[in-house]
Amino acid sequence: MIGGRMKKNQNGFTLIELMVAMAVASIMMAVIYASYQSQIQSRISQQETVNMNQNLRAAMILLEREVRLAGTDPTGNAGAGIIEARSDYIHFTRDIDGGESDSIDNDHDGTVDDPDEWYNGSTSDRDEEIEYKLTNDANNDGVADSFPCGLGRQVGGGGGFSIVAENIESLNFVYLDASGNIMASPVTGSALDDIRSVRVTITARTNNPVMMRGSQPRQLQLTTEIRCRDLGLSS
Ligand SMILES: [Ca+2]
Ligand SMILES: [Ca+2]
Ligand SMILES: [Ca+2]
Ligand SMILES: [Ca+2]
Repeated sequence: MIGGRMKKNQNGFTLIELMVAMAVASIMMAVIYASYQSQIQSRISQQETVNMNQNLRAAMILLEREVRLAGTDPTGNAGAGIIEARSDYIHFTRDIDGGESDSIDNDHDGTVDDPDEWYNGSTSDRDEEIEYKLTNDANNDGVADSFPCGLGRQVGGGGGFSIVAENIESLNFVYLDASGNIMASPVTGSALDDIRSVRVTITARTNNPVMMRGSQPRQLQLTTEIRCRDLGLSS
C-alpha cells in the first residue's frame, strides 16, 4: 500500500501534496505572466498613442503654417494663389522667399537685398509651391486605400510626395468663402479666387492594433480652420 507507506513519512510531502503544490505554483505563474504581458501591452499601446498624437499634431502645425500663407504675393506680380482645391488634395503657391539674395531692390527702398525683402515676385523659390495629399489614395476619396499611408507633401511642383506623417487614415479639405460659407468641392476656375479659409481634418491611427480595444488601431482626429491671411487682399 503506497498511501500507507507515505503517511509514515512525517517530515516529507506526499505525492498528492507535491502535485497540488506544483499545480498551485503553475497557476500563480500563469497569472503573474498574464498580468506582466498585459502591462507590457498596455505600455506599448500608451507609447503608440503618444506617438500618434505627436505625429498628427506636428503634421497639422506644418500644414497650417503653409496653408495660412497660400496666395501671399507682396509684389502682386507672382500670381500666387490656390491652384487646385479638392476635398482630398490642395495645391497652392506663395511668394515668401528669394528677395534677400537676388541683387534686386524688390521693395524699391533704395537698398538692395535688405533683410525684409523676403519676396521677389516669383513663386519658384524654396517651399513656395506646395501640394498635400495622402500617399496611398489612388481613388482620390481622401481615405487611405490601404496601409502604409501617410500625409504626403510635394514641393516645387514635382519630385514626388514625401511623407510628413505616417499612419494617416483620412485627409479632408473644406473650402470657405469670405462669408464663411462652404464652397462646392472641387473648387474650380474663378471660384478659386473666392477661397478665404480652408478647414482641414486629418485622422491618424496607431501603428499597431491596440489589444484592449478589440484589436482595432486607436484613432485620433484633428480639425483646424485656417484663414489664408493674404487671400483676397488684392481683389
Ligand atoms: Ca519667391
Ligand atoms: Ca530694398
Ligand atoms: Ca532683393
Ligand atoms: Ca482612397
